[in-house]
Amino acid sequence: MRGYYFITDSNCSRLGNEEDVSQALKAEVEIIQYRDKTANSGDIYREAKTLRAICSGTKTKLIINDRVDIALAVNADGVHLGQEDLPCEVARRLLGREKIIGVTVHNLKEALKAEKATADYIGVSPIFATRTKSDSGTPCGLETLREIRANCKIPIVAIGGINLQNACEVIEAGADMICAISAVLTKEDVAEEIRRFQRRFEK
Ligand code: TZP
Ligand code: MG
Repeated sequence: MRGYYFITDSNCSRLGNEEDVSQALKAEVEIIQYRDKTANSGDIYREAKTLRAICSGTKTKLIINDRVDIALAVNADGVHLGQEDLPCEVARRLLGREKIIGVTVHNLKEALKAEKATADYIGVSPIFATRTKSDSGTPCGLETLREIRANCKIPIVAIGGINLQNACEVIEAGADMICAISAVLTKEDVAEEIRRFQRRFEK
């Protein structure tokens, strides 16, 4: 796992999730996470199914935020869980060894717990202050990211307040992947903006 990690956000989006996902595929991202915090289950299921179809035949993995049931229903490649969602080991039992499970962590203790519970990667969050997720908590900063990097073997996705200006220091601190929602989705050319982030990994 390396590069830009894409997450949908219909609040930040200019052209809607489907178009944003098509742009992310154009930029050949490794992972797309479908995240919707407001729609009902039926609508989430239908949109997840549509996104599954858009991603099929590509190398990009589609991961569903929060919802193991939706991931199973659309045969997604995996799920991303927060600390308040189903425990990782329970999701693993339901999804099996082949599916990808990511877990959001805020400190080393949660990171070690997620690794032990067979998470495939951890999302360290929020690195910096962000207005995109109001309940994301106190920024953990680059020090926590370095500490987690030094003590965990699984890939790290860094999220929260990341932009083209600070992306390099986040990568240097140990992130395998970085996600920047508002910094990408508010731009006119989403694919080109993603490519700018991808290039940060070449330095
Ligand atoms: N989880 C932790 S912070 C965050 C999510 C979904 C939002 C990140 O958005 P931005 O615009 O990249 O700060
Ligand atoms: Mg969650």
